[in-house]
Amino acid sequence: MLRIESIVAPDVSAALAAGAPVVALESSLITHGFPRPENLEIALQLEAAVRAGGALPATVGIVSGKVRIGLDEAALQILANGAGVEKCSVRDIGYVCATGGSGGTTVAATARLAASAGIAVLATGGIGGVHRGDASYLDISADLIELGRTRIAVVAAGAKALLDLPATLEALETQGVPVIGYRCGEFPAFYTAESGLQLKHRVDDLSRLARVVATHLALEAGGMLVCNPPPRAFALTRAEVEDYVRAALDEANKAGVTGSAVTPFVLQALGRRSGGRTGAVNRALVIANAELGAALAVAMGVLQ
Ligand code: PSU
Ligand code: MN
Repeated sequence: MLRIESIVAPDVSAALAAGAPVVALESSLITHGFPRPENLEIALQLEAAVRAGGALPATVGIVSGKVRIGLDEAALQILANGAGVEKCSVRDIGYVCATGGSGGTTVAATARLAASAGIAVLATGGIGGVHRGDASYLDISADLIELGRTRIAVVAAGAKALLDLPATLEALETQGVPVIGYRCGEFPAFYTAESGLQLKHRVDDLSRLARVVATHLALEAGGMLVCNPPPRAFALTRAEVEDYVRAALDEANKAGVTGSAVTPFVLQALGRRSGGRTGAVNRALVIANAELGAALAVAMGVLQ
């Protein structure tokens, strides 16, 4: 049998062997989320935020046909600035590896690869979910499916604002994925702290969060979503975001953009329409999520 060659960085494998806290970071936000050159700056800031929180960052990506768990600066450079770097969800990993390509891994692909290396916490901006539209055209992110079957806690500011958020929450429930509000009672809507959607479970205390996460993961029943609302100083209002999202989705529709290209296209359109304000929230929230991911991994390490 062929095996997918996965290279775990020496510091990451040493930390995992020692039971030290490790936080996985996805790389599709570097390759397809943020524009150059800020994408590389953010990738480095996310790693620094995890380290400052007392954990080891393990950014996951595919570089020249190899899965890498823990990227050095040269590898981050390739993902951030290389030509032909793909957006890789789970379906793409085998193809990109076998053909020697490079790719930024989505939440789904990162979760799958990080969990197989033994990492329990993953930080990102917002997960993918059920897209808006009628039932005749279903676009449901593989992030939801992967969360349903992979043993990892994903820290995110909810799901991307362009989605059908009520349907996304329902799909998470169907998949058996707990959605925990950390210091929030509503499902955050990425650019805004509120969505009008009440969460069933809320936790305000970090050590309690760690216990809830560790207990669910011990079930071996799949993953979970820890919601961290976007930092207040940057969050936009719901009405404003809704206007931008509608216009950006309309633009994507008219341009014939479908499938995995929708998110990158819409994020860019939102940035243009908001005068860069959506980008500023996005930056602030991914860093806040990396910080919470580190705090959670550290707190899980001291549970008795
Ligand atoms: N949210 C963002 N920026 C992103 C993504 C989400 O604000 O770049 C990425 C994540 O990597 C997520 C992916 O896993 O989009 C989901 O894409 P899709 O809907 O095509 O499955
Ligand atoms: Mn999709």
